[in-house]
Amino acid sequence: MTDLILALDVLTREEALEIAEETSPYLDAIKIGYPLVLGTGLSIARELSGLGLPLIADFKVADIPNTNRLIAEHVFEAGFSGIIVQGFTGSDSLSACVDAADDAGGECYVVAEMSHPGALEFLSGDIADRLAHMAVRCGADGIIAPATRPERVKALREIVGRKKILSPGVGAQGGDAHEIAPLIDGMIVGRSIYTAENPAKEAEKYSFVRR
Ligand code: OMP
Repeated sequence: MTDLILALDVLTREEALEIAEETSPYLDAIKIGYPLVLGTGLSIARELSGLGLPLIADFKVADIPNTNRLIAEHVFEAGFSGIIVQGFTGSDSLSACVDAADDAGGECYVVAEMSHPGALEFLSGDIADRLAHMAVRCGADGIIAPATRPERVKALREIVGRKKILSPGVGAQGGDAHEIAPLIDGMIVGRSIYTAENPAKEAEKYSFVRR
C-alpha cells in the first residue's frame, strides 16, 4: 500500500483550501512548500491541518546546523508533522533537523536524488547513494527519490531498507504511477491533480495506489 500525497503548489489561500478539502478523501497527506507559504504565510499550515491529514513542509532545508534547527522547530510549531531537508550540507546539518523532528514527534525526510533532468548534473548516482546512506545513519525517517527513474528508486531501496521512500515526478514530470507505486511508500503528485478541471476526480484516479 502506497500513500497518496498531494503537492499543493497553488498560490492562494482560497485555492489551497478548496482543493485540499475536495481531494482530502483520496489523500494520505498534503505537502506544501515555498509557493504556497510565500503566497499566504505560514498560518496556512494550521488551516490545512484542520482537515486531519498529515502536513509535510517541503522547504528543502539546507543550512548550518543551528539555522536548520531553528527552521525545523518553527515548522513543527506551525502544525506540520513532517519536513523535507537537503542532505548535501552534511550529517551535522541533517542531524539538527532529525533531532528537531524527534523532539516534536514529527518526521524528517532527506532528498537523496531529485526527479528533474538537471538532477543528473550534480546529485545522482554515487552521490545520491551516499546521501541515502547518511539518511539511514542519521536516523531520518525516509528519503525523497525520483518517480522519473524507477531503477534508481530500486537501487536506493537497497540502501534504505524499510525506511520510507517518498517519490515525486508522476504525471507532469513523466513518471508512471503504476510502475513506481509498488516500489515506494508515498507517491507525491502535484500538477496533474491541482490543475485538473476536477481535482477530486483526478485524485480518485490515483487512489488505486492506496489499495
Ligand atoms: P508535480 O511535478 O507538479 O507533480 O509536483 C511535484 C512536487 O514534488 C513539487 O512540489 C516539487 O517541488 C516536489 N519535488 C519534485 O518534484 N522533485 C524532487 O526531486 C523533490 C521534490 C520534493 O522534495 O517534494
